[in-house]
Amino acid sequence: MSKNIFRISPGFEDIMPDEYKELVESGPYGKDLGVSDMGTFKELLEEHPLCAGCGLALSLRLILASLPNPEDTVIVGSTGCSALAFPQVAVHNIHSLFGNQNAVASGLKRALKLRFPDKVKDVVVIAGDGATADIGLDMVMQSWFRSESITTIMLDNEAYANTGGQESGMTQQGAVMNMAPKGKNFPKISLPEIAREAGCSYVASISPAQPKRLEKMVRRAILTAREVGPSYVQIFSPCPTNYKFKPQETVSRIKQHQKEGHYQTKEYINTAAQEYLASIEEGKKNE
Ligand SMILES: Cc1ncc(C[n+]2csc(CCOP(=O)(O)OP(=O)(O)O)c2C)c(N)n1
Ligand code: SF4
Repeated sequence: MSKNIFRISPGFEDIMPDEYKELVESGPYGKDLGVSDMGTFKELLEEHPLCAGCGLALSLRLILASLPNPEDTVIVGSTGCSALAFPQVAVHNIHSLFGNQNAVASGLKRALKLRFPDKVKDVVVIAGDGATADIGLDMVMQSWFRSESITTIMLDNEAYANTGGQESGMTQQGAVMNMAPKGKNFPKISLPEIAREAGCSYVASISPAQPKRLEKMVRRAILTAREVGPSYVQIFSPCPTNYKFKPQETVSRIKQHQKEGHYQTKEYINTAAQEYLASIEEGKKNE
């Protein structure tokens, strides 16, 4: 795969912005760097306007460091807090209308397959829980039913955070929020189970408190979508602003939820994906 597009054209070295020069020289493109190398390379998201301690920001950094093929990846986002960070992400990305992300990603993936039949082009949806499990659920499910070759990643902060803290389908039962002062009446949606039933070949639920596992799951999901079928990863990314906890408590809050069983790490891989991933992971071990 050519990395030429990330070289600076001869003669332009002096006038390119410093950030761009640094990305070309020290970015992760084509170097097979991952989460355990963070701190040694220029990351694909370094500055962003999200709140201090935002779980989404942490998850996004880790997802971007986990992409198997960042130079040939397109991320499709949706309206919500994460959309505020995408203008500062150094990977091709598209902002779609709230809830439309999986429809846009499906069309894009099909177009890329036609336009670049000999190249691997990964299309990865990254959107909030409102966009994925509520308003966009129809299009999310239809993309899974049709077996579109895309990965869907939900940044699950258990709220509509960007519009001031309404409950979402992913909010835990009983949770009190700015705009749900009496507490939520209904249980959290089991989207990993729905994803499996709807035809996803790979499904995982994880948090940024387990960065190495998150990396493995994101990579597996993207590799599965390339060759086997659609994949889904749900990442618990709490929101200190709407849930009113201190920014420095994000990771301890995640661990507490996991300990109490409110959020479980899960992985489901169908037989075809298991065989495919085993062949790749075995090959890597023998390198
Ligand atoms: C078509 C449309 N409907 C509603 C909105 C209003 N809106 C903007 S962000 C948002 C909430 C997003 O929630 P979620 O997907 O959970 O992401 P978060 O902000 O929590 O990260 C809503 C309802 C919109 N921008 N466009
Ligand atoms: S409101 Fe919550 S989810 Fe949105 S940027 Fe702030 S901390 Fe993150």
